[in-house]
Amino acid sequence: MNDIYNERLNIISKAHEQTLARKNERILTGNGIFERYKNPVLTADHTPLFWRYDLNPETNPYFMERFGINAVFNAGAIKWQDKYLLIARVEGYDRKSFFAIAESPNGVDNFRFREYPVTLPQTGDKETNVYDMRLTAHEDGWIYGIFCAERKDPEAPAGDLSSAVASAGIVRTKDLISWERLSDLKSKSQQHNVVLHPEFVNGKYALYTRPQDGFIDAGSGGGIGWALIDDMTKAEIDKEEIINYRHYHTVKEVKNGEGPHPVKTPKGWLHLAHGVRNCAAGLRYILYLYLTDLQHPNKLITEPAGYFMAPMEKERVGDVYNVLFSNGWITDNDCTIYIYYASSDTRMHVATSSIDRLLDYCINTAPDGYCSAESMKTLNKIINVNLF
Ligand code: M1P
Repeated sequence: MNDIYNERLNIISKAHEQTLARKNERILTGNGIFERYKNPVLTADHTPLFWRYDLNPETNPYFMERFGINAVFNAGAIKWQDKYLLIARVEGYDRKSFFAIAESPNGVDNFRFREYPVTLPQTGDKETNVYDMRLTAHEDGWIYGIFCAERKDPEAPAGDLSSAVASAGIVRTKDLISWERLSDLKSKSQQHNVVLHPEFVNGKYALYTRPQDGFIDAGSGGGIGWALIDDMTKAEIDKEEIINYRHYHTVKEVKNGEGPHPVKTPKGWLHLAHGVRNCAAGLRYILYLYLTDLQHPNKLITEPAGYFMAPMEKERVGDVYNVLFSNGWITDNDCTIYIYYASSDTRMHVATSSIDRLLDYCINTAPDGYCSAESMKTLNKIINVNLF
């Protein structure tokens, strides 16, 4: 063994173990709706050294990375056998993403990746990239994972190496170890952010969708859609209705998309979604909540104005600036909600709240009045009540 190999191995192993074992701290100075935590819960640095390095000094004398990990973000989440599991989008230096499961004993720190990433079974039409899996433990007994499967646009003119086509890939599992690949969702339009509702609705599977004109452009897509499906092994959208619209001059005027599947509460289905607006600095992704009817999860009950959570401080910095994105949350037996969110397409964080607090927020925050005068009315009402 040579010196540089040993020196680097020692330093890097120690730093890695410190990152994994670091205790997290709840920050109590927030807005009362939820609490952020001091440290991210998963980053590229959390990935095992035996993924990134050849650990043989003979073949890797400089202890050099052989497989670089660029980012770990947009993780689906589930509580499984008393552990908090994240199925993260892990992106290599080569820009390809794959899925890998990390487990924590308490949901806020000590997340450790399993030895191997998830080997996703392929369909006949192999995708170029996969990302953003939403997990749903459905009442039919399977755990489904729906993710974005991206392929090069076959219609793209010669020389256009960016145009892509997005569809929803589907897998299912009973143990989160072996995965069965089902056919991709058939839909007239491209789809991003497709999520399976956890219960049957009128005897059918229900999907939250995000129809879009192009790979990036939601265009005439209108917002978050809803479709009922007979059979998940041959999932095909026949009819799709928009249940959560985009609006001019709101935090979701450019795009929106369902986050993880909604949580069932006594007052309705509680939804977490992302909204996108444009500004001189580019697109800004925030998270928002809305509540739908228990019997009819496609019927809106209420939606607070504006964002629930927006990027702040270091969260703004990363590969894609000014982005918060969430496709995973876990509700515990004591009704604590662990909200897992990614910042700037780079790393994963957690925030905690409870069903009661989030319902209070949804029900007691005024909806968007769609103009400044209406916002002023809302604010004056609060001031009047407080001052008189
Ligand atoms: O870069 C921000 C996000 O952009 C896409 O989301 P959407 O289709 O809703 O705009 C996805 O590529 C997502 O992974 C990414 O975080």
